[in-house]
Amino acid sequence: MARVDLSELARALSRRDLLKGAAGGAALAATRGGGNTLLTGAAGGAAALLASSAGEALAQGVRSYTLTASAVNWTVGGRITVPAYAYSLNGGAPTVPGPTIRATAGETLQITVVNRLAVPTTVHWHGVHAIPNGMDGVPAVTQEPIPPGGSFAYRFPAPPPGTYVYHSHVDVAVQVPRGLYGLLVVDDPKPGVRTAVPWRRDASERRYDREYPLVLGDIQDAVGNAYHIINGKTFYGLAAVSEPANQGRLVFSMNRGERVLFRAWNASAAETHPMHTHGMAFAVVAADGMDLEVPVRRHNMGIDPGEGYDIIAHADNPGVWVFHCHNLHHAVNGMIAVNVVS
Ligand SMILES: [Cu+2]
Repeated sequence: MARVDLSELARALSRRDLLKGAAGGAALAATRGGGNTLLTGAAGGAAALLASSAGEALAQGVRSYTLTASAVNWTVGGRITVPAYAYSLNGGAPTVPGPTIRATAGETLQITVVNRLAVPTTVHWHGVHAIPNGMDGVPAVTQEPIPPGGSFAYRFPAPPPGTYVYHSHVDVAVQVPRGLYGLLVVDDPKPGVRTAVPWRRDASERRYDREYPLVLGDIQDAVGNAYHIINGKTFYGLAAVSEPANQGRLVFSMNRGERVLFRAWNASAAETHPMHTHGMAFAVVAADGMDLEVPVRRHNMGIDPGEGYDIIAHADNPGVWVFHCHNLHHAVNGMIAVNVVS
């Protein structure tokens, strides 16, 4: 007889309720606002990860980027370095995850992907549906793979405001976990418009003061040891909290009273990450880039491979609070972040 895990069942049920709220999200997403984003407050790594629009070219509503894939050695934390694939944007440093690509609704995105890997690759725009078929990035279906040394120009209208993802679509079970993924964020051209929507009685639930990425994954070293990573970094002890490279990636600074948007996505090939906050709850305001009609309050929520959620935490209690995966094998393997409320 099959054993029924009640906690799994409860989680599945609550996720079903949560997704039910996503119906009609597409219409609402068109009015989704950017909130009062304090990007300047994001220190160190967060600035690099979030303010990646610097250097992009914007001409006549076309936002142009060059996204380059290459093989690197990536330091996940402490002295732990792994062979990785990484994206760089407009000639910047290659990172895992790739730098966040930003656009404003109404613009056209033109992203030239340059392949400096030794293997073919493509890029898929995860969650972007209103896209010409030939721009979807699926090898042998919509395009020839981009060969080593080659490039391909993707061009498509920016989707409605929200959180999307870009990732490799070649040899996915290898290329994605190894680092070829990143966030694609579309901002609302009219911040605050959401509060003008008369049926949106819960607009205060969706306001945020500051944002961080929360991109989850696992990556292996040369001998096959897996490291569970948040924004490309793994927790290796208390020293990780003060390491500059972890600020904004594994250590999230926030002022008391702030509402902090985390753009969460799971890049793992096969593992769910139930993320759990200490010292604060959060409201899930969007699933897979689409607004939920009714935000759902949680402090622990499973994120399946390929799933994304926008969650807004309320930093109302000063302290140093861990924010970790509640698959406890992952937590002890480094999947721990820290919310510092001061
Ligand atoms: Cu996990």
